[in-house]
Amino acid sequence: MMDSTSSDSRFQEIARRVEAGQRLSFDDGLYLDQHADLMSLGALAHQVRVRRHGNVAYYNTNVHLNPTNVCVYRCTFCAFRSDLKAEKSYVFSDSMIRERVLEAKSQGATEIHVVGGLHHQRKFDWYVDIVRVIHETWPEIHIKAWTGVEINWFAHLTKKPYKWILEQLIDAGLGSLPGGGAEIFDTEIRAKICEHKADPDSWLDIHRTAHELGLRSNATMLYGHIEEARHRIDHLLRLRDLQDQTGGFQTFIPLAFHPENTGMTHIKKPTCHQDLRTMAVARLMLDNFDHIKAYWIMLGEETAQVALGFGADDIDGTVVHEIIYHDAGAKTPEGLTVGELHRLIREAGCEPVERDTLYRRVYRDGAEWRVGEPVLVG
Ligand code: V47
Ligand code: SF4
Repeated sequence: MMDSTSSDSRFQEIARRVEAGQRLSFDDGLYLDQHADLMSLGALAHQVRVRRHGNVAYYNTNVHLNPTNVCVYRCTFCAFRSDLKAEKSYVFSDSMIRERVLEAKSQGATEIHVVGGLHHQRKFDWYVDIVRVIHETWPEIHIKAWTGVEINWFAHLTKKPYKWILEQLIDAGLGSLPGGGAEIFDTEIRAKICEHKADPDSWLDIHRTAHELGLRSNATMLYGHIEEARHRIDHLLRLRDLQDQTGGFQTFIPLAFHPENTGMTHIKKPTCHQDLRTMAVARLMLDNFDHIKAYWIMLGEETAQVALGFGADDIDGTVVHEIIYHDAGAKTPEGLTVGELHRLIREAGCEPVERDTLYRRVYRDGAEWRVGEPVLVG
């Protein structure tokens, strides 16, 4: 951090351009990430957030389903994966999936978030059937399933193009794609943290194809491990470029690295300072993304709450049954009630608005809900 007269004048010049609605460059992003005073940076990001969303903060009512933890890959940051024959390995049966969906229904969830491992022995049909079983059990729930990495794996299994894969999943009931698997796009960093995973161009190509088919998707960035500021800004700009072309991304979610039980336990979890800085920089660089999400389950409720004043306008959801971050040492509860989410949001000076996955307002009477108009974005 620095705040000398010359660096401050650089910040003022960037702030003037943000206020005029002008786009920031790679060098601006690097400056903000490395040198800007945190409070000034946060205030600038908050200004953009207020321009777009006023004092509204969005949340949703959702459950997670991770159908298997068995995975052919060995990402060094992952505590969730299991070898095929390891004691911790598991695979959900159809009846377990139905049970999870019925539980979601009884809790009034509007979304089921489905991601998992790339199982050595399961064929593409197994993954399609998971979507089909969910959809047949309760057609109203929005199915946000399979990251770009999983879609890439399905293309490898079937030797079919992404478009075909996505069409099969849409036909089974898929509603949108989550943002995982993006990690850090820089190839040198990627080679060190997730060597065999879908490369950046494939990940972006999958999201481009999804957008062309009318699916909306999210985008993430895993930060706070071995990457540097230049890798984070490069990552954000690659997302911004694709968003210029398709407009299909809804939300950007910065994901703070959790080191426990991973291959990088020597690295400390990012500090609150870094979390807030990353959030604010993302809000300022991603001028074509409507929403920036402070994912409370991994940031912790306190940081997520403060992040609503540092550029974030969304806090994710009730999140019942999260395991990926809890395996990696997250100390947050495994779910929050709507009342608890409201309290977090109101204490931050915001007005809570429940949205569905596609950012339409949700009108609710207990576990019963209906979806209304799309939320307004300035
Ligand atoms: O790609 C895995 C991350 C992602 C760790 O779209 C870790 O709304 C930190 O897709 N420390 C999957 N991060 C989760 C995901 C997601 C999460 C929240 C919201 C949305 C959305 C999508 O989880 C992976 C990886 O980047 N991850 N292990 C870890 N130890
Ligand atoms: Fe497998 Fe995903 Fe974990 Fe990587 S992050 S090892 S792809 S489950």
